[in-house]
Parts: sequence; C-alpha cells; structure tokens
Amino acid sequence: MSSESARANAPDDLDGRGLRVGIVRARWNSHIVDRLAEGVRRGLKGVGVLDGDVVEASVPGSFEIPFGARVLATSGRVDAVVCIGAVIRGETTHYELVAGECASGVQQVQLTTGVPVAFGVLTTEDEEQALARSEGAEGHNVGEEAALVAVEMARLATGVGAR
Ligand code: DLZ
Repeated sequence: MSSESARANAPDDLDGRGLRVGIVRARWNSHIVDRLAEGVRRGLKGVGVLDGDVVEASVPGSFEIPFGARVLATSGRVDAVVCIGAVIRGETTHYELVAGECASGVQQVQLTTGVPVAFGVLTTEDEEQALARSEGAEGHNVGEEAALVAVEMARLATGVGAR
C-alpha cells in the first residue's frame, strides 16, 4: 500500500497494471538512494506494477541520471522512467551544477523521447533533510511519489487514462 503523502497528490483510480517501468538510480549517497528505491518499489507495487515489469539501471552520480534515463526511455522496454538520486549541498558549487544539470537533463529526456521521466532526485541542504524525504512505509518518500507520477504520466501518454 502506498503511503498517505504519496497518495495525496495521485488520482484515486491510478492503475499501473501492465505498465513497464524503468528505474535509474545514482550510486552517490547510496544509503539515501537505497531508501528512495524502496519507496519506488512500494509505490509501483501499490498500483499494480509487477516486479517483473520493472527494469533497473545504476549510474555513478546524479549528473549521469539524464543519460541513463535516455538509454532506458529509448530502449523500447519501458513505458515510463523513475529517476532517483540525492544531491546534498556541500561546500562547493558542485551542488548547483549537479542538481541543475540533472533536473534540466531529465526534463529534456522526457520532452524529446515522449517517454515520461519522473524526478525523484532529492536536492537538499544536508543529510538530515535527505533522510526525512526518504522515509519508510507511511512516511514521506520522494521515490514513492515519483513512482506514482511515472505511472500517471505513462497512462496519459498511452491514452489509457484519458477521461
Ligand atoms: C561530484 C558530485 C558531488 C560533489 N556531489 C554529488 C551529490 O551530492 N550527489 C550525486 O548524485 N552526485 C554527486 N557528484 C557526482 C556527480 O553526479 C557525477 O557523478 C560526477 O561529477 C562525474 O560526472
């Protein structure tokens, strides 16, 4: 079952059955990303996406996420992609560069490929915030939210959910 917070912004009748979903996950800050990945799986399962319909790809850091998303989006194997990563502000300008390029790259991939790409990448001031946004069942988990977004947008793209 999906958590309250993830469900709050999703349509009541969201149905992921039969959809194939790709997950792109960054290895940087992996202890946080593991928690987001659990949220993604929980979210997908909660709306009926089968484990066997989920394909996962790992990339070094969030900067590489758009490339990984493009590989999956153009593979013909998925109806939507969920990206997860954690960019935590350090003492350098790397934060802005990595977070900004990741976000705009992900948007570019979904607009150019026509395959929805959900942004489950945390951009936080510190680790505490990242932990708070990647909680377990019934807590706030941005990965779980992104999973539901991916399913909703895949339905929109395929017209199955058109009202
Ligand atoms: C270099 C870097 C830094 C400083 N911080 C993060 C981060 O907080 N989160 C993240 O996912 N990746 C970080 N990276 C790695 C970059 O995303 C990228 O992998 C490298 O710059 C190599 O292209």
